[in-house]
Amino acid sequence: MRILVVNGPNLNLLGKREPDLYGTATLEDLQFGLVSSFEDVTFTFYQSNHEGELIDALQKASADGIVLNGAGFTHTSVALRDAIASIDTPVVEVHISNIAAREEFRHRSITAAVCVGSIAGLGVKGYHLAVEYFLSRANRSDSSE
Ligand code: CA2
Repeated sequence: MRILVVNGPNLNLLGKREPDLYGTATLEDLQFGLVSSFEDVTFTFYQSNHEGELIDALQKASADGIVLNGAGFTHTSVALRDAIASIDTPVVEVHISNIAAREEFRHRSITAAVCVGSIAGLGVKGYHLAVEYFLSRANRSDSSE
């Protein structure tokens, strides 16, 4: 199974600022944790602070599933939503913090409706749960999930 993990703007600062909100694990820690936990998964990691580059990464993806933390673009980007909707690869949206419990402008995700599902508020564990979802989806023998 091939999984692309895409992280949006400012997530390169993970673990270096605002630990109360986003924890102490760096982006490299997060990536290492995934690789160590899922030996049968081939991961590709991508982070960008630029909307168009994130869209390019989604369009070029060669993966069975995409885990996407669009960060601030989650709440603003029609273009990112259109990109998710236009690709065949299923996307699970992940947020480290509980966006429903934060400022009003974070309550709405423009992108969530075109993803297969979303996970928020569970820290970096959310990325692991998204990968587990893709693994269970690949192994399921019926279409009841
Ligand atoms: O909770 C999440 O994962 C967010 O996607 C993070 C975004 C925020 O705009 C979303 O509303 C929720 C912000 C990412 C900024 O990441 C930083 C990490 C460490 C230090 C500073 C920023």
